Amino acid sequence: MTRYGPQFGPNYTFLGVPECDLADPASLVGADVVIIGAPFDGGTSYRSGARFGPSAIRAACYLAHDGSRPSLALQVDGLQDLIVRDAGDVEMFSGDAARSCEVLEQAVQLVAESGAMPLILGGDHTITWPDVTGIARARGWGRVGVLHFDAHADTGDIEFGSLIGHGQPMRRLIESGAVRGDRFLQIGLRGYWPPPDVLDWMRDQGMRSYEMTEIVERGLTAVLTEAFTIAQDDCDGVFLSVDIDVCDPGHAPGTGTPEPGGLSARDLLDAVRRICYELPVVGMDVVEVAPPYDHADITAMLGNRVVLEALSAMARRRADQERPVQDRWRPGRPLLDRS
Ligand SMILES: [Mn+2]
Repeated sequence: MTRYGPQFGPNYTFLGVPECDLADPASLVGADVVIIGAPFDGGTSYRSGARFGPSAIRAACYLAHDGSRPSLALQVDGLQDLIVRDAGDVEMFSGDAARSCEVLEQAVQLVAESGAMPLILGGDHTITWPDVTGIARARGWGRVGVLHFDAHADTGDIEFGSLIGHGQPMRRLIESGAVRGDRFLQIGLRGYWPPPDVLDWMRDQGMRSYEMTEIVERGLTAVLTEAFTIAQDDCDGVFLSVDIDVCDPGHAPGTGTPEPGGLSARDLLDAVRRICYELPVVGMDVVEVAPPYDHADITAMLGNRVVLEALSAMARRRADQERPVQDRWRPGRPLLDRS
């Protein structure tokens, strides 16, 4: 497996963090998080363009690319307090989905076995199949719960004559046993897909899928609390998969299959923060950012902040483990609190 660097365009890392090389195990030693780009959009069913997601997410920020981002809300620096490295992109073969998934799965497994958390930038949602499979090979088959943010269930069986595509990764993961169906939690579904026979299959697997109407009625906070309990039950960690189309197209227009009526950017950032602060996250991906349809970098900026929010919350989680409860971070604390 050779380091490809960014598959498209100039060579830069996520906000200037140091690079590493998956072919050089010494460069992974001590890393807490390794970022991997997966510029694959050969699995899209409608508009392609997510192959440009990794470079866009890495770069979309108005501050210096200096490998440092102190969080106002969390009072930690996710890029400095954790050891974060960027391995560049894994080479994706646009016309060969099976081969692309195979090399990505190997890269993710290698990083997970090194002890670092793989954080994969997509790419279309096809990549969550190799992402979570690689984690499961390293961490235990069926031992990781999944929290999946998306407008779509991505549990199709055969689409366009193929088992591999961005509408099917979650089905492949449950079929293989990499993830238990009853530890698979979906948040933000809406719209007009999948059809009833696919919903029947999902029900039979014991999946729990929170459609937007239920989220609005019960509140996102209550839904997340319930999902956290299920995802962790008899599992050793959770994988967080964020399809940017979980957000309303007004908050994330640059994506391949936009569906009106989604979460706000604020909802998503708060949810990601809570997940990475409260749960043992062992892997994460951010997918379906498609820059050709973006406006004013809105979607790329959100993808960048989803990654930063996750890293900041992980850094805060680690810092707070040493502290007495009353000194730990809590939402609602005034910014300039002097106590
Ligand atoms: Mn998806």
